[in-house]
Amino acid sequence: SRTEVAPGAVLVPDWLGADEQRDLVAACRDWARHPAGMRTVHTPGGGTMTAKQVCLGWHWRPYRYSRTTDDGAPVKAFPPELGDLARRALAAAYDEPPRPAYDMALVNFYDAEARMGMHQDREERSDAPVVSLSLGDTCVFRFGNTETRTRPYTDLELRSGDLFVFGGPSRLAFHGVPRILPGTAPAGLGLTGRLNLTLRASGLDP
Ligand code: MD5
Ligand code: FE
Repeated sequence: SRTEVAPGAVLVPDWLGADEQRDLVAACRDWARHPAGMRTVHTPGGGTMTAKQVCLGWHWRPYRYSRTTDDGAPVKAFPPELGDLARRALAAAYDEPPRPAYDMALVNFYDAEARMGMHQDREERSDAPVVSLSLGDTCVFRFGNTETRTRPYTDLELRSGDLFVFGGPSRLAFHGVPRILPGTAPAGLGLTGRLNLTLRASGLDP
């Protein structure tokens, strides 16, 4: 079942099966290895993000994309399987799915204390929907409006296996993760904490 939470924002609970979740967690572990692995993101304003991140395809340097990590290592390739997954996700979310060229993924890891403040994703040069996949612990996801980082917003819980697609007018909505609910990951997944994969079209030249 799918729910249109706002125009263009479609939630498909429990979209990933248990096997597919396990495979993605294993792949994330592999992508997290150095060089170009999981890192702590420092913002230009002197802030430190509490969610750790791995980039595939394009490296997110707040607030622009590059092909190398902060250490100068080449960013890991965007695997074609994730392109296929993005296409399947859009088909599950929309009656007339767009077919943009997805070329990058951001993988965020949240431990029990990690959070993400309200922000917009504006670095991509494409209006293609952002495909979000959640694994492990449940989180409280705050889905806001396009004007301000404050109310009105809707808090919803995202669980392991949930798909959320942000397209159309929801592509530029403010959003954040105010809370992780520790110990809520499915037994058997072997994950403590939460992983979120976002699949994106950078709109940048290869
Ligand atoms: C997460 N990640 O759960 C979220 C999922 C990020 C980030 O916010 O920037 O890495 S992506 C949620 C998202 C993306 C684009 C638009 C909107 C939400 N939205 O309009 O609400 O780690
Ligand atoms: Fe975001």
